[in-house]
Amino acid sequence: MAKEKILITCALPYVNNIPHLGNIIQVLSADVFARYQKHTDNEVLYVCGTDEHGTTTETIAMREGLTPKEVCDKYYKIHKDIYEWFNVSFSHFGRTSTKYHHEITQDIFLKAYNNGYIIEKDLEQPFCGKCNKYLADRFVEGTCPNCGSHNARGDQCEDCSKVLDAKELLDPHCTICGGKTEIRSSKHLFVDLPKLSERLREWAEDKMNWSQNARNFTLGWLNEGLEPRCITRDLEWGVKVPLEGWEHKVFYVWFDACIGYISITAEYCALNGTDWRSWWKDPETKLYQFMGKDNVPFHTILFPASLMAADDGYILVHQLSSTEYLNYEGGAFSKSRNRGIFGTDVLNSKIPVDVWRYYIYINRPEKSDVDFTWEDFQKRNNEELVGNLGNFIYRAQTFAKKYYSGKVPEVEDQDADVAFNEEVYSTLAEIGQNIGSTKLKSGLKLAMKLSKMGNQFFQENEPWKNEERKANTVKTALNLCATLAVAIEPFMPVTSEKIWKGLNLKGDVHTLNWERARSPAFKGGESINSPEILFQKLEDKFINDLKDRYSGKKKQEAKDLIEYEDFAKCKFKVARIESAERVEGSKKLLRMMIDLGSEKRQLVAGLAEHYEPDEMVGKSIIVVANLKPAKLFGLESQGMLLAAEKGNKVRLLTIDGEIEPGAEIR
Ligand code: B3M
Ligand code: ZN
Repeated sequence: MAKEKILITCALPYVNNIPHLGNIIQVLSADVFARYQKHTDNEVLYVCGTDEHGTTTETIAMREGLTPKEVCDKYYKIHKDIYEWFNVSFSHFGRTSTKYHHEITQDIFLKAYNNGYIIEKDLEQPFCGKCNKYLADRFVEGTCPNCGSHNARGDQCEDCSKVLDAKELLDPHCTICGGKTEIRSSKHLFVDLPKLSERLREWAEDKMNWSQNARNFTLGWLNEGLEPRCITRDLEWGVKVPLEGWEHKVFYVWFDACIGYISITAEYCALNGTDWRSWWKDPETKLYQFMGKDNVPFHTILFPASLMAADDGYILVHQLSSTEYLNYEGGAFSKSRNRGIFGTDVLNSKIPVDVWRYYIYINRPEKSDVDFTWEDFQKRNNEELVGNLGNFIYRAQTFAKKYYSGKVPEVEDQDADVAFNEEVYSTLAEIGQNIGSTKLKSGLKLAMKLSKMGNQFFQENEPWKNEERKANTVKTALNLCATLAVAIEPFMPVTSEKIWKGLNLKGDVHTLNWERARSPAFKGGESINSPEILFQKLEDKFINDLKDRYSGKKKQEAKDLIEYEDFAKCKFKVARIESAERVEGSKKLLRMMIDLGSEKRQLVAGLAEHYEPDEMVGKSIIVVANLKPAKLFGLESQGMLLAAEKGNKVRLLTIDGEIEPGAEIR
């Protein structure tokens, strides 16, 4: 088979946060694909790195009191450590702040500009006068025009989930300094997408191999008609626009981020003395890109459009594999609420990496959103990894040890299990085809089916009592163990190697040719090692503790605590009720006049169903005296009284003994 050049990328993670499981899916998806390619004759390059520019980096830098560069250095390392822990087989994990990145981004821009695909227009953005800064939508907070929540972000209201535009927020303010924000307009550069839309359509239309969601979204946008897309921002951190009069602007992060794939390849090639153009400018290279569905438009419209506009021989994406979302226990992941599992938590979980990898792949949200639940995690580990895979391998090795003193039995009838073996090897081929066409979940399911076939094979052949079949059964099973080591390698490389070494097999299981693995590893007579337990059961208590730890509840409780200064702002005072009457037309409200010592005030409260007006007169109660007046039923209430409430019972807080109205409560 001809050797192909396979270039693999996964969405470059934003540098400024700690990735959660949902983000890590992308890196791992591309990893299975890349690992599989290493079992073929293809030439493979898997590049990824941190996406370091953008408003968010600058904003976080201000918030953490660091420079943007320091923020990037700090988080780059966090990301790198996480992916290393996950055994991700990047050829290179770079970053977008390198000189290669700046040069290549500027070069692509200038070519597109000279080819007439860049236009100038006005853009409106939130601006904080105090910080003297344009803000990304999500760094503006205010009141949601939809539900009235005071915590709405400029991009979305977390309370009612409505997607917002920062322009729509009421009382918008800056989340960095708390100052008021305004909408300002300034001149920006745009890629002329309408001018490229026919070329884009021609190119995208026959991409039947893209994931369905990517195809649907892309054709949908093309049909709706494209608008020019802004590619500059008023920031300091980023790739400078290399045009006279535009030196104070940088490129919009999504314009340069995708070019990161090219520049990271360039850095890798420079380190290895090769030429990055042999990947990016060779029409024979097949580019495979992995990402979440929200990243699709940038990869099927903006990035290809930029490369088309540059007209400089760049290849475009061949296969695009995009996933739906992973949710956490029925909701979204949220770092601020400490809800969900983040890369750093996984590293501290004491759960082996391959269990995480397995769970992520077997639940990869390929067709619809998927929920991570601890219950499912535990179940899959205990039933599938321990009960199915681990069990089969352990039994096969145990039988060899027990009946054949740790050797692969020699058999008389070499062809006894031909039919079974054929099924095994054709399944292995099918697993390869699935991974090769980015159907990763199906590939893993088939691998688990192989292991299940092994367990059934034991049940049917009963080597513990069927003397006649014993030798063939154990030998065939051990050969299946070797096949399984190969089949699961892209998904669970650590386990694969453990199995391989446990079988005392030669060669590198990580690069073993998939085609050549379609024949028995053992002839008979070889020594293997003692069985080892591959997976451990996850007990209820352990899982419940983790579930509790990452539920966000603890953080919520801590968040509910207030500072003494907050408490001290409330002025509680003793007041004597001088008169009380029902509010006409309301079943619930009572109107009272109270004596606060230095002044008299009117209070309106929902007590009519709990007290007769006469009972109230003369009571010494406690009121919050410095609350802004509020109108109830058209009547002004100049303070709030305190009462206890449970179910439909309400009782007033009163003073025990004599004390003058106006006395402060501390
Ligand atoms: N950093 C968005 C994300 O992490 C963005 C991807 C860039 S891919 C070039 O979801
Ligand atoms: Zn500000």
